[in-house]
Amino acid sequence: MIAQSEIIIPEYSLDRDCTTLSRHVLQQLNSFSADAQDLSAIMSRIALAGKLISRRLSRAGLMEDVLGFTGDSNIQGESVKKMDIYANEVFISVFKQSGLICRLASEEMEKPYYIPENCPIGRYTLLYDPIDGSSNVDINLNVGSIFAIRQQEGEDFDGKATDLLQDGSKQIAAGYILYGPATVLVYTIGQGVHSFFLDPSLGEFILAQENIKIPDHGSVYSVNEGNFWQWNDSLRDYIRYVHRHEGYTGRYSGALVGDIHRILMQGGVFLYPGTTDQPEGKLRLLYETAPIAFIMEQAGGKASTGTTRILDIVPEKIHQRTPAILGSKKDVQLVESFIQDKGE
Ligand code: AHM
Ligand code: MG
Repeated sequence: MIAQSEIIIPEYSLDRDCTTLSRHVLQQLNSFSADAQDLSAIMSRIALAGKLISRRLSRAGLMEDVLGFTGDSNIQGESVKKMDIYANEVFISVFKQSGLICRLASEEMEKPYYIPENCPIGRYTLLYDPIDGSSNVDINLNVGSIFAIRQQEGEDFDGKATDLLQDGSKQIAAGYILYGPATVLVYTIGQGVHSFFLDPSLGEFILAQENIKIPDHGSVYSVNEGNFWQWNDSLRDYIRYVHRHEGYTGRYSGALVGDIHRILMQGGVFLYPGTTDQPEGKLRLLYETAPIAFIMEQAGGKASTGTTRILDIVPEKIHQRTPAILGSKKDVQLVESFIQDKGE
């Protein structure tokens, strides 16, 4: 018989293969307190939503009634896709009867959705974009989900959720799920940025990389140059600068999560500036740019409107938009220097 002390566990095996998301959250918090258990359980439910959405996306071309538009518009006046609605409801359903999340606020809902049975004990709010980059859905390209968790402050008797109108430092966790060739979940609880790959054979997100650090500079600039003539001069000057200098390359997929993931891993800058039609840009603060800003800063990068740190912005309304310049420190600073030189 082999004595236990003689069993040699290969180095690659357990930690690499078996660190699941919920275990990782508990390890990060180094505690089994009620708060730590709650956060770990919330992350597991978000992961479940990610698995359900990933499964549906992978079969979308084979099923009836999954792709295409519903014919309705959301609160921002954008045409809604069937996958937007499905994914929005998935996040709601995974939190029903969980006792964890009292309110969910998303891009697809004018007002937050309350789960009354959770509210007496569920002190948290989930802010999310269920399908980010939905124009990519029908052509089988990458899309994502973005999320942030905030603690509910006060009682919210009038159902207006005004406590959500606070800066990004109130996020206790944030992350995104990228539905690409593989499904990847990236999250932070303010102690670094970590990524997990979905292993379809296990149905689990397994730790891939801890403490991801974004390079200080990267070659990629990621922006919709179709808006060139709608930007102000400073942005146009920045783009002319990268066109005229060696070492830059453009990459833009039309889905923030995919473009941001590339930049997080390899460096560079993502821009969605204001335009003449939309001076605040397109992206929404509470469930798009603030969560990504939290990730970027935790990874050693920067997130700015061009003049203001995104995490410092206090929104006036839940669906507020903000210009976004996100990525490597030096690249974001370069864009800021163009904007600030012109005083714009
Ligand atoms: P959505 O959440 O409604 O899909 O909109 C957000 C998306 C981002 O993923 C992406 O960066 C941007 O809109 C693309 O917009 P545009 O087509 O104007 O470049
Ligand atoms: Mg979006």
